Formats: sequence, C-alpha cells, structure tokens
Amino acid sequence: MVRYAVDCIRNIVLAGHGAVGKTTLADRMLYRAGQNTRPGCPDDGTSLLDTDEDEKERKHSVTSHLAHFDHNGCHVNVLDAPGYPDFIGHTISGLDAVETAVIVISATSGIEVNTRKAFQLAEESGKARMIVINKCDGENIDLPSLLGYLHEMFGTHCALMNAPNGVGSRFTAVISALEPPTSVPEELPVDLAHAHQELVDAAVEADEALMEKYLSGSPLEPDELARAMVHAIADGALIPIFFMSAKKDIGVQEFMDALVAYAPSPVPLPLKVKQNGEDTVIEPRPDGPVVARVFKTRIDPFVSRMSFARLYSGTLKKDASLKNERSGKMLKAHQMLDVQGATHEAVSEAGPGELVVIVKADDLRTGDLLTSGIDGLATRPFTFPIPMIALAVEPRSQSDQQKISGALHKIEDEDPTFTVSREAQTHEMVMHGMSELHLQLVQNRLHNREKVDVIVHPPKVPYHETVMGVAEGSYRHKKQSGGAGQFAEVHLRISPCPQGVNPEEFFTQERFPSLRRYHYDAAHNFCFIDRVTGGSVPNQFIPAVEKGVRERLEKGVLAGCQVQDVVVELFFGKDHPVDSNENAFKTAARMCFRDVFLKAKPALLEPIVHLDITIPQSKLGDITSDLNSRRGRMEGMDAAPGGMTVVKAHAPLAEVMTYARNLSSLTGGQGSFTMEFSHYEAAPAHEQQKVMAGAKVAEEEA
Ligand SMILES: Nc1nc2c(ncn2[C@@H]2O[C@H](COP(=O)(O)OP(=O)(O)OP(=O)(O)O)[C@@H](O)[C@H]2O)c(=O)[nH]1
Ligand SMILES: [Mg+2]
Repeated sequence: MVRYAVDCIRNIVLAGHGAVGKTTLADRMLYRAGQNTRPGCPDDGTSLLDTDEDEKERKHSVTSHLAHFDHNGCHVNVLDAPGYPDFIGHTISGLDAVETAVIVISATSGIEVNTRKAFQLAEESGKARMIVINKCDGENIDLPSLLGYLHEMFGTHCALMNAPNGVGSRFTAVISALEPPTSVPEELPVDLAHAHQELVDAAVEADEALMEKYLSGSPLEPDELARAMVHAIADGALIPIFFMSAKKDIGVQEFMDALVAYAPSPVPLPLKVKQNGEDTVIEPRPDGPVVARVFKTRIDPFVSRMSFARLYSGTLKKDASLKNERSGKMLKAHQMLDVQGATHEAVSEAGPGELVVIVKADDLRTGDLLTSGIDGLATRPFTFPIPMIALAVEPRSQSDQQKISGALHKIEDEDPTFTVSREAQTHEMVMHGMSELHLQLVQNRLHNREKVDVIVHPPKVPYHETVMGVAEGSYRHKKQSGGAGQFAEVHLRISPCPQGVNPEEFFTQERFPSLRRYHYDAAHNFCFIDRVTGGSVPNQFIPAVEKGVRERLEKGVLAGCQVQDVVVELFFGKDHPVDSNENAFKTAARMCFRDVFLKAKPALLEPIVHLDITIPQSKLGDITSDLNSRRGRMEGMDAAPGGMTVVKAHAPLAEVMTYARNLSSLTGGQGSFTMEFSHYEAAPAHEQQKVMAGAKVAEEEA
C-alpha cells in the first residue's frame, strides 16, 4: 500500500524570471497548508526554501528546493527553481520531475528573459503549464498590455481563471472567471464574461463530444467542464492564468484549490522512454517495475550525497537494489528521505509520482535513470546550456592543493551549468560558469562550505609555437669545472611537419637521407629523426638528445607555449671518451633546439574557435560589427524560431574569452552562444608580439 494514491499527487515546478515571487508563493502555500507556524519569507531569512547561506545573503534562490504539503485530499510536491538565468539548469531538470510548470510573472515587470525561456522549456518538455501573475499589489501595473502580450505568445491557449478586483492598492481579492459571481464589482480591469467564454472555449476544444454539446447550446455541467479542463491543461490546450499577491496572501488559496482540482496527476502524463530502441511509456503503477530518475544532486555537509529522484513507476523500498542505466552498476537505496526545504525525515518506501531522496549513492549523477525489474530503458539526456565563462582557479594557500579539486567537483555534481577541468596544455584548473556572478557564487560556496579560499584569473590561451622555415645549426656543451667535465656536441635541423601527415609515407630515406630511425608523436605532430652516420653521436646518447629536444618542445621557445608541427633531425655530433654523458647530451640538445628553432622562422599559432551565436534578428548589425572588431569571420546564418537568428562564425579564442559578457550587454541578455575548438592558425605579427611581450620564458643557461 503506497502512501499516496497516484491520482492524488500533484507535482509542480515554480519557474520564471528572478525576483517575481516564486519562493514567496511556495512559502505562503506551505504556511496555508499548515507546514509552518508563520509564513516564511525570503526577505528576512525565514523562508523554508531559501535556506542556503548564499541565498539568505543574496535574497535570491541559487538552487532548486523541494517541499510538499497536503491540500484538499491531494499531496502536492513543489520544486522552487531559481529564476536567475545562470541557474536555468535547475528548471530544466526540475521540469523532468513534475507534471506541471507554474510560470510566475511579476505584474510590475511583465515578461522577462527567463519568463520566455521557462515557457519554452515547459512547452518543449510537454508539461502542463499554468501562469501566475504575481505582485498585483504593486505600483505602475499595465494589465492590458501584459495580457495582450500573453495572448500574443499563446493565442487562445491561455485564459483567465480569475480576475483581480483592481490593481495596486485596490487589489484585495480575485474574482472567479470559471464561476463568475452574479454581480461583478465595478471597475474590474478585465471583462469577466469574455474571460469566462475564453476559458470554456479552450477547455472544450480538446473534447469533441463536449464541443458538440456546447455548440448546440446545451449548458455544460460543472463536472463536465472541470473534467474537460483537466484534460485540456494536461494536453497544453489550456494555460490558465491566476492573479495573485503572494506577499499579501491574495489569490493564493484560490490557486491552491485550482492546483488540486485541475493540474494533472502523474496518470495522464506517463514517462516517455525508449525500451531497446522502441518508444514506450512507463505507467505510474505501484506494482510495476521500479523506474526513477535523478533530477537533482546535493552534497550536504551533514547528510553527504543526496540524490533527488522522481519515481515514475513501482514501489521503491528501503534497501532495494537498483540498476543505474548510465553506469550499468547496481546500487542500494539504504537510506531514503522525504525532504521539506532544509529538513528531512527518513522514509522506508515511496510510490509512483513521489519525489524522494536517496542518500549516499556515490555513483548517482543528475539525469541518471534507475530501474529494477525492467531492462533496456533509455531516456533523453538533459540538455543543459554549456557554460561559457572560464576562469583559472588555484588555492590561495598551498596546503589546500589537495582539497580544491574535490571541492570543485562537488559543486560540479550539484550545479548542472558549472564544470571544472584540468587543461592538459596549460596545466591550469579551469572552471566554467554561466556568468561572472555565477563563478563568484562558486567562490563564495568554496569559502563558506569547503573552507577553501582561491585566487582566480583569466585562463591562459593555449598558443602553440611552430616554425615556418628550415634551419640547421649546432651547439657544443662543454664544462670543465674542477672534477669530471661535461662534453657534448649536437647538430640539428628543424623543418615544418605538415598537418595530417602520414608518417610511413613522409619519413622516408628519399626525403631524409641516411634516416636510421624516427619517432613520430601524433599529439604534437612532431617527429624526431636519427640520421647520425659513422657514430658521430654514440648510439647510447641518442635517446638523451631526443629527451632534451622534447623537454624544450614542452616549454616552448618564443612565449613558453608547446611546440607543434616540427621535424627535428639529429644528423651529426661529437663526444668525448671521458666527459660525455647523458646529461651533457640532453643539455646540448635543449640548447641546440632553441638556437635552431629561432633561426627557422618561428611563429605563434593561436587556437581558433567555432561560434554559434543565437540573437534577436534586430541585433544582427551590432553582432557582426562586434565580431569584426574581434578578428572574427562570419561563416553563415540560419533563421531560428521566435525572431531569432543563429550566426555561425570563426574567431580567435583570445578575442572571445569574455564574449558572454559582451553578448549579454549587446542583446540585453537575450543572446546565447556555444563555442568549440576548431583549429590552429598562425597569429598575425602584432598579436605575436603582444603575446611574446607578455610571456615570461625562463631563459636557460647551459
Ligand atoms: N509587492 C510584492 N512583492 C512581492 C510579492 N511576492 C514576492 N514579493 C517580493 O519580491 C521579492 C522577490 O521574491 P522571491 O519570492 O524571493 O522571488 P523569486 O521568484 O523566488 O526570486 P529568485 O529566487 O531570484 O528566482 C521579495 O522581496 C518578495 O518580498 C508580491 O506579491 N507583492
Ligand atoms: Mg526564489
């Protein structure tokens, strides 16, 4: 016997732009449902949801929080998502766990960037949508234009469930449009009869039989209409709009009642998956196989790893074995929790439709699908935006060197739009976030929770060094200081190694006379060729020569960057029967490489990235001229939905390291972009000068 009958469960995510009152609404509902002795409020740190230190400090949600309440016989799970665009990942994964997206809009600020984004995500994920117009008690509200805009966006799908009796200080109640009172208050800012008509039209449109009855003029029974509304909302044919002041507690009760009455339970919206490559649905049956998905990860300082899972089917019992479809590993749900904001209670089982936390399952990541009693399931992975702001990070104190990587990976696990990696070429630890503020919050979290303080700076651009010409030369390393002396002489020739070379065809006797051996390294597109004749460099010292060359290859010559695309031929040398040793040859090789490299027309190669930039069509001119000023090259353009354009371009990485900031200011936050490595190109002379001037290449003395 599961705790909650599936058709009595309502799962919702509160989504939308920042500061519209989502958390205030969640707190107000929890209070009204008896889950708190006073209404919590994010402004004074008493919210049951915004409980993290950074949230209390900033008075904004920075992660999603889960809470629940019972109302009119239903169990409602509420996920309160942060509205700040940097944390949109929590809305994306949160939507997966619920049936209904409640998009909260502020009546005073209207449709904002993240309002649109949340609508779009909810629509794409096939979720039911409800709109709350909050802050109706605020000043300077232009209700007709806000409603006009909503109609423009959603056409006949959206319809008013109620109307405010006035706005600003006159807003004291909402009047039902579903069951309009016989006498409508004067000065109502909307036409209630018209609103009622729109609501009924949208509801019956999805139900043919009811539509016929309605068109024939027969009155609809309230029950019939209610059932039609539930279906229409689940199908996305009706998007009901509610007016509210969460802060003044006006319209909250009506919204809660409607949520229970009209928002879909898990029954009409079963999980769509692939089973062995075929489309199928997972019905929310308590006796079905266990199918669950992790929609959030939290590394709690007390509880440790908490994997928030939505159960789609089956009954998950404590200690049950589950298969993680991503890793193929089995795990046990040793401990399960019911979470209410920052507090939790142990539970021994959960049924379909429930949201529970599985504790200390270290293998679990956000997005993982868990199953038992069913095979071959796969779901669409979450598609989170790729974070584009990069900062190199190192601990302020050397003693935190060990701690920092673990601490950053914990945050990476929790935050779907934050990544951290160690860059192979620059040896830097680089973190990526959605904005500078996002990375600032990560630093706060490192300080507050992990007790690690860090230094950040722009990451190094992984330039490469190469040669454009051919040169040869020699170096004699000779030291006679006291005891045993050192002697080695090395003659090298350096030339360009063509990209995409086929070593077997290229490194031949014809091209490289007296070739004895070659070592080709594909990663650096580098080849070391031994062309020594007559034992001028004894065989036992040749590996030391190669080692010396490779050391300098890593360190670079011009600007401390890795050398790429060169062929180094060792063709002559001299030794001394007593003073020659491996170290002497290594040193001679390093020095010789540097000297010859500088004679062979050295050049700096810069990484070029490919950009896909999505912008409103109207901003095209600004974006193109900005790209030109960054040495970018336009490659093409595609039209995208919603009056957007996708610009495809190439640009040097060095010029677009801070592109996110620029794009945001050029497009008022409406632009987005992705960037990926394309290829290396020789940097223009003035750029080379700049990089070389800035680089501190440790000059080596023999
Ligand atoms: N006047 C007025 N202010 C409100 C109302 N609801 C919330 N606020 C205030 O708006 C501010 C933001 O409220 P939150 O509930 O934190 O907003 P949020 O949507 O959760 O914001 P994020 O967490 O940043 O996404 C707070 O100062 C609230 O007191 C309302 O109905 N009327
Ligand atoms: Mg909030």
